[in-house]
Amino acid sequence: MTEILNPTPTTARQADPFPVKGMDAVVFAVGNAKQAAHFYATAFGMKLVAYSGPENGSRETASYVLVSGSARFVFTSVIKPSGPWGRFLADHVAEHGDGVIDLAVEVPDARAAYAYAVEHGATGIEEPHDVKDEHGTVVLASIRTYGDTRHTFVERSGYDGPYLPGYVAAKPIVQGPEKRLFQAIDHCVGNVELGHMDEWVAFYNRVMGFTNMKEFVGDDIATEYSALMSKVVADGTRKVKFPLNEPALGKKKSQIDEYLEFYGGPGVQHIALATNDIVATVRAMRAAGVQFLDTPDSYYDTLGDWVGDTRVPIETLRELKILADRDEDGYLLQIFTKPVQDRPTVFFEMIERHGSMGFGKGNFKALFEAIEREQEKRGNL
Ligand code: TYF
Ligand code: FE
Repeated sequence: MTEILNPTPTTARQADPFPVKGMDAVVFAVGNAKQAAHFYATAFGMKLVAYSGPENGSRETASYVLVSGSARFVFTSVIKPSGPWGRFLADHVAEHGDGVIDLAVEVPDARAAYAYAVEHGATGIEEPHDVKDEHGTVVLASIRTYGDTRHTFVERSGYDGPYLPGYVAAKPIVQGPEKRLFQAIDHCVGNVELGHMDEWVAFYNRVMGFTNMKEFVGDDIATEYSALMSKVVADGTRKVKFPLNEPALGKKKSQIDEYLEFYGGPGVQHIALATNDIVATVRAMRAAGVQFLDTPDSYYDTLGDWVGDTRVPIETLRELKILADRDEDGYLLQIFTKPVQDRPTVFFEMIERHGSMGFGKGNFKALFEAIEREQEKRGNL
């Protein structure tokens, strides 16, 4: 289903206006980074690799860096605000609860990325600057995106340390799973306010040279059952994919409105994590206490009629409540967690792709009904 609209994806022959290497990290500001790190280690099978805190000279904040394959998450808490960064973190957690402050993108040239973005209308937050320690030099620069979220451009070719200068290597919190539960960040979704999705799509088109992918949720689907509209932008290589949602006016309160109300504005809604064994991943995460959205049996009663053969038998999908979708390029298996904090805001998706480059359009009805059942339980429908 998903191919690239216009312009076509960048090939080696064409010059990419905004070359990126991939996602660098998803950075979260949380109330208690020490406990968040523990949760992502024990429930998501991630490995603690780096730390920055009072023991190594960071008096204001504590940060834990966890990885699973190429996916990297950073959890930061303020210990005692004493400057603008500490106050930013404290305010962010007070306003938004635990949430994503930075979708950091690795680029070959952070100065060039920042210059391109600002020339095309981005608001700069941090001008390009070198940070260095005994492991080498990283160039960082940041721009604003929706809400209080930013994109940091990270140029790390001159550095061989555990994360960024100032961080020290850390030992794993627990012995990890035999096999990692996911190996990459597949996409990062933003929720924006009603009527603003197209502006943010245009922002990524202009500022980062990202192009639109074919899959979107338009008016037709929105009014019928989704209560949201959605479009997807991606870099020229399709390694970095950013879907953008806005609420749609419907009979019921949109799940996007619920997010915006409880997050206190636009922000990152979900992070999709790529796995090559979703069955083992979901079993391990369920055993560790991660809660997933429920899917009614009726979904599985008809799934076989249209999805065709998948690697996983339908009865196993039914047991674990995994969703499946197929398009002309192949199929995908996916599942969504419930929100991972008390506010009904940020959640995760686990996705196993077999050819399909889509986002599970065939599941939107079942998925959005499952989300609405949760909204109803919370009294927000
Ligand atoms: O990223 C996506 O587009 C899919 C579908 O609230 C989706 O994962 C869209 C909105 C939403 C949950 C999932
Ligand atoms: Fe998704």
